[in-house]
Amino acid sequence: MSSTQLLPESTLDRAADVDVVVIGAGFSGLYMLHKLRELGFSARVLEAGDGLGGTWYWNRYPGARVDVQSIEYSYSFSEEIQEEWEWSELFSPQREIEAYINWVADKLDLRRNISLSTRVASASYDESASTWTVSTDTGEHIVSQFNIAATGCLSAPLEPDIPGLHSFAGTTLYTNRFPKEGFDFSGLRAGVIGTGSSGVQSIPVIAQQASSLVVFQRSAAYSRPSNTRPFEPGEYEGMKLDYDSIREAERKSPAGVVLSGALAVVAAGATRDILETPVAERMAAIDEYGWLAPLAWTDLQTDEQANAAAVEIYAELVRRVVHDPGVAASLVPRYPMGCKRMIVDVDYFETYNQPHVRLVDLRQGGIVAITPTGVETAQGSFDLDVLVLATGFDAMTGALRRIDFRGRDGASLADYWDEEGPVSYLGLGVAGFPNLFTVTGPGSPSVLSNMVVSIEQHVEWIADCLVHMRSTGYSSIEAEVEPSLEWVEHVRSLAEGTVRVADSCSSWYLGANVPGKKRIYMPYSGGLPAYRAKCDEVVAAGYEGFKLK
Ligand code: N01
Repeated sequence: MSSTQLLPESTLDRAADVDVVVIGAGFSGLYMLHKLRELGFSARVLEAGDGLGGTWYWNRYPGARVDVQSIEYSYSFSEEIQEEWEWSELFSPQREIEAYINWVADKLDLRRNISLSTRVASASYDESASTWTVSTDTGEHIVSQFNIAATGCLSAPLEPDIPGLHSFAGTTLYTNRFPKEGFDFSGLRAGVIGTGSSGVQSIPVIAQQASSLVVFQRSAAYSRPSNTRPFEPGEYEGMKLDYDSIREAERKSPAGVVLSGALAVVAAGATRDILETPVAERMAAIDEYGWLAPLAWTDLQTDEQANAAAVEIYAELVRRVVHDPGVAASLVPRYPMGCKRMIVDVDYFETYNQPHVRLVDLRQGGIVAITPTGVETAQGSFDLDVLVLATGFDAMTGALRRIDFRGRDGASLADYWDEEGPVSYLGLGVAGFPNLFTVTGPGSPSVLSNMVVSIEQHVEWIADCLVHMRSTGYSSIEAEVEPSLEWVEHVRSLAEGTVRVADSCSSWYLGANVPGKKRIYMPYSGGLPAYRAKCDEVVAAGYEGFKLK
């Protein structure tokens, strides 16, 4: 645990400055660094932000909190960390997760190998030396044998293509790079564009402060209350005593979640097809499952008619909270449930009962432009003092595409993926880019799972691979083309026939929120145990599908 227990740092390749460059200091980059140092590799982490935490550093908007219980959304690799850290409530707010990450970094003495405020601009592979040269916006060129992109799945912010965006004379804020010092909305006329997780989480908190709030909604969201609360006396201590079995169950569960999350609860309880259930009985599921009632059916994912029937239950739940029937109707999505991850919120629907909060349903007339005074829509103009953009990310591939990765013969990763889609072997490696690993890359369970569980599995797989290479004397490893294409096809086939890829679904999982991005379902939806088994099989078969030199 302490630095004195680390093995002496050794350089694999003497032509390199360090064995490994890790890009990003979020959950994955920090664990990767710890693991590498523990195994005696020299490593340097480069982080664009001026603090640690990745997603949990940038997304500090009001109301930001985790949607998997914190006791599960945390590192499991160290019993000491698990025992010592105290979460204050079920679903922790951003500031507590950021504090946790910083505490872990100090406890493991990680900071000495991390350069903050250092954005990687490009990285190119030298085949003759089997090394990468990483160039940063601070003018450094660092040579390493391995390059590990711990760049996150939701870390490339999208700016909406709205005319006049930069003409607004008031304050423009982005949820995904919210000011560190916070922002006081008191007495201000606020507007929010975007009702994904970030919008849904921030809207109730902004409404508490602002004198008025206008929400501009293009697509309604599926959301349900998180029911977060501080732990009861003794509750947390009891859970900690049970930590081993919780972690064991997490690893065996499809989404890496056992205590929380719609999937876990519903997977345990859903036994009926909604279309086989008499209409009169369907609503009765609300008494049993509450907000999970729309999800408590076995035929939701594969049958659009069943899905539509479940959306009726969802609409009833919204109507039970939102007083104005027109507003309640606007808050019901017109795409299938399960197309996007269900959001967990705190008082989201209740917020629309407040007289100073107005919902503008853009399906009845869209945004025409941002003007110096506010937002002009086909339904009228809205004067604002502050505009919050909660407009999302170029997910899964965006952060990787924005670094100019050049593999063998100078081939560009961005060009490759633009032409072929996000081809990756297991979400761990890309053909043509030897010695580059991606943590939770496209084609892995990542965003469909408890991210920390998936991150730990990838970090440990990569670390084992590097140890194997060191002990066997290999200097490069590269995903092969055919197995990569087969894996992409396998990932695609798993999602086929489900609402995740229905024509009516345009999620960021499909890249549908980014103009010009190839429509391909990016995450692996076969569940963590099957994915882990595949990764283990690949190793057992001598890194089958990878070329070792
Ligand atoms: O982004 P999003 P997000 N005009 O892409 C709208 C994770 N996360 O930051 O759907 C008007 O989901 C867009 O409308 P539409 C989580 O995995 C987790 O909220 O394209 N509107 C949509 O409403 C999540 O899925 C937590 O029609 C425009 C919104 O902006 C992922 O991050 C918290 C527009 C974007 O929603 C992304 O969430 C936060 C335009 N021109 C995030 N352009 C947790 O709970 C876009 N929109 C842990």
